[in-house]
Amino acid sequence: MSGERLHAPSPDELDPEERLSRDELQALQLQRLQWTVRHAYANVPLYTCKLDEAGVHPDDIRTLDDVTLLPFTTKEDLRLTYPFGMFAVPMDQVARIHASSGTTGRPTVVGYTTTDLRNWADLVARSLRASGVRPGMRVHNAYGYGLFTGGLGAHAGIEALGATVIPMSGGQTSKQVQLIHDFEPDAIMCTPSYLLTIADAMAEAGLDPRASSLKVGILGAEPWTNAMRAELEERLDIDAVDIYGLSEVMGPGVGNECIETKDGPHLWEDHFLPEVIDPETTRVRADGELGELVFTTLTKEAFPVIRYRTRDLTRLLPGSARPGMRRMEKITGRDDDMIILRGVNLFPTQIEEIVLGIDDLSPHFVLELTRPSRMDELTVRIEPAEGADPSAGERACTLLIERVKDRIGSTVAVALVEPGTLERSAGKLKRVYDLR
Ligand code: DLL
Repeated sequence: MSGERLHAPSPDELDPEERLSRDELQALQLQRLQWTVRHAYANVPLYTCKLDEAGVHPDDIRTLDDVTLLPFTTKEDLRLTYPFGMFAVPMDQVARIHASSGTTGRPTVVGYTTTDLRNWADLVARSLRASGVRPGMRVHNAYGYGLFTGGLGAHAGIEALGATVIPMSGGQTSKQVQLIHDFEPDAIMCTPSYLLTIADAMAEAGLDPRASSLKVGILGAEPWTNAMRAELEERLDIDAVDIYGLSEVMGPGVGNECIETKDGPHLWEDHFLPEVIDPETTRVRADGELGELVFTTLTKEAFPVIRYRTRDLTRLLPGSARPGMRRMEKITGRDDDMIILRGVNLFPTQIEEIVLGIDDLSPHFVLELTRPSRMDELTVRIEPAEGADPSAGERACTLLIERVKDRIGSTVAVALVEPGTLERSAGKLKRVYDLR
């Protein structure tokens, strides 16, 4: 069972939209963009106001580039219209609501019509197909069910594909291990950090993670690096593919990597128009340049968004396995997880990449920010690799300090902690603890 690999879909298994040429796709996008702007302007007072203020009318959208005439939407707009103020259809047409907790204040609430739910399920099904999953396979779904879009979003997509869903939800790790062993799923859907927790729990239960039935992990909902991909693929003998999404735009399945290339998620551009902007000036950046990802939805009925600022940092790249649709580079982080340490910008993913390149360190670490005197300090609290002897652990810490200084330019402290003492991820991992 282990060692088997899933394969890419053949052209006749793809959705017709996945086979469109760039020109055909852009013609479809323009038509859908014009519909979305008219729909949002007519039905969401916030957009009527914003467009009027910007002096733009829906009829001004004549080309795809005209999207830049439109005002941006931010999370703050969603907060101001809490809970349902940005819904573009009457409440009796809203079939489902989701919400994301956010770190502060009110949750962000989003809604879906039955058509929105069908499109979402179809896009998750497309994402699963791109990951190598086929009808009839078994998928263990360990994204959390409830208001979070991960669980129910993945669930509907697995069903829409015609695969068998195992609706486990998050948590109860020892039960996850048992069910993976007993039900022999082909695929698992969860956050990358939670898959690491599951792999550790398999080993603790005396099971070889490489011997499980799993062939692919469809992992997302948090930033993770190619180094983490390599670690998970090696530990579990699987392919690990990246699924991207956010509740404000839909949920999981806004984009997904193709198993044959694993070169960053393809964005399902028949439903979403992406842009990358300079987060400071909001000027649009050319494809290939790093910046903040922005989306305009193209088919959403209940909750259309215009130029929604995701705060995710990435760049747009040409399509590879789906030449008509652009990809995005694997996300390095969000502008709100960026740590500015004594003037140097640093992302937790940069530390992850370095940690995973050092043999005697485990992938379990947290970053603690403190201000003992006037200067900020960053401490990496990390567990040594299993079985590493104490002197090897100390040497590995010195190496970590050197590499962080070398590659990022920051001086950090490293504290080795007892194996098994750091809290394990049960979903979205909390990496940074700000104790200032
Ligand atoms: O996390 C939706 C989702 C569920 C995506 C399951 C994939 C799998 P939110 O809770 O609204 O929705 O959080 C969205 O999570 O803006 C990114 O910062 C981050 N994120 C999501 N997917 C990825 C990914 C879901 N593949 C926020 N890589 C987004 C990096 C990701 N970050």
